[in-house]
Amino acid sequence: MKRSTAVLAACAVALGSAATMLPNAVAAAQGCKVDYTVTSQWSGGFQAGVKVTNLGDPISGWSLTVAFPNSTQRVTQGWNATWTQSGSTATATNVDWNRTLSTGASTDLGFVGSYSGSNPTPTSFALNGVACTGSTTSTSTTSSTTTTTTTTPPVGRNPVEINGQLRVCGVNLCNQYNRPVQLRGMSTHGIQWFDKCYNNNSLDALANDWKSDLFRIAMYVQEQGYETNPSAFTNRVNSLVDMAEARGMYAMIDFHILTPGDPNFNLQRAKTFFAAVAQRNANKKNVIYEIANEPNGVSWASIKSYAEQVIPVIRAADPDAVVIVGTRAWSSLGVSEGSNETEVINNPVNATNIMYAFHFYAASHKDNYRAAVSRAASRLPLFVTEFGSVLATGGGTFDRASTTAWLDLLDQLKIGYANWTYSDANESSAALRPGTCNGGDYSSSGVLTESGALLKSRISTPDNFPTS
Ligand code: IDC
Repeated sequence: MKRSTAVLAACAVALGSAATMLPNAVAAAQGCKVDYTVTSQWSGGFQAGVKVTNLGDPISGWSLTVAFPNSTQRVTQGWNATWTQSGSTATATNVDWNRTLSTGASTDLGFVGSYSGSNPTPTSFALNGVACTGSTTSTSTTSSTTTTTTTTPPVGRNPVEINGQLRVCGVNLCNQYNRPVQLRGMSTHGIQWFDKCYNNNSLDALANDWKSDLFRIAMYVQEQGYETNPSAFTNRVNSLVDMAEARGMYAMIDFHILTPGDPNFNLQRAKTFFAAVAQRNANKKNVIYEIANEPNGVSWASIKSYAEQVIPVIRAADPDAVVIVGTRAWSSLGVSEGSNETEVINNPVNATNIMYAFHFYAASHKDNYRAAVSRAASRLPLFVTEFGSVLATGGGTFDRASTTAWLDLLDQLKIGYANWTYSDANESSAALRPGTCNGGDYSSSGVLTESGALLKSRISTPDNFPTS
């Protein structure tokens, strides 16, 4: 996150309609700019980001044409717009949440393309038929003499101040400016076992040194968790929410069901717990609810039924918070039990402002899981609420190459993530060396495991949170 740097967006200056002009004398000022970035390229394929900025008058409803040098360049998958292609021209049409582009507003689109032979760089872009030359034109002979300067939006100092209340927009998580954001952070271990790891020093290190956007609070239900003392666990979760809030981090409240894998086993407990935490935290902007960590051995239909009973309990108390639903087979979108994302796409949870969880363990889950995420990302709002850099057991080989491939993919797709675990557990998934939580030092590099060092280096890079 850009915690202390006040990076101010350049003031956009656009032609506005002047009160002195004759009625109907001026047609809409039009103009656009496209920032095109190839984010990765491989033999026969590439991925590109297309940032479209409207330099003209506000528009509601738009399409962007992308002219390729020839028709061997194909958009095979796109996001944040509906993508089609005819001959050498691809067209991106707005989706609902980015239909309106005010003057100076931008929207980030992207696509995966294939090509054979020549360089795939597009030759031109046009927004609603007007070439994106980076300047403004008016179709009228009478031009306005009035300039309007848009005010610079306030830039906060931490993730919650900058982004405010989040909401789901299309397949993305959007901030208060309705722009997609990626949250990167860490998950606790089971708070029933590693409670001492979560204190002012460790949370300061996570916010200030790691520059973490997100703190996931893993509250196991079984295994000496919530079921043994509901009020104590509820209180502890609430205090951890406050500690995250005080440091400008989002807090993800994880109802950590695992064994048994049918979330309906804990349906009544979930209703009681979420009614309490949603009521208590309703006025906060930093809370995200994750209602079922890892359903397993249970059908998607059963998970959906659970979600459709728990979500209304949360909404009754906290109507605007984002809710994340676990998916079949340890939140693998079904893949680990031989299914795939289509079961969710074809039968989504009947609720709005929700996302679906995807989990992976990098040493166990590789290309076929990455392929599922790549396919699903343009159809479903996804959040990687838990992942490990190791085997699915939480231990074994630390897999730097697979973890890096995963994080590169999540960065490209702007999918948020939380790493298992910010703890000193004696297992290779833990970010802190055993014994760290017995002391007060969470900041020096000596406290980090191999996994912790990699994750800290990834999470602490500057965030790219749009502020207009
Ligand atoms: C693991 C912990 C381990 C603990 C075990 C059982 O790392 O110390 O003994 O749970 O509770 C998950 C789960 C997560 C697992 C983790 C690693 O969400 O609870 O934690 N994992 O096995 N899904 C896939 C892997």
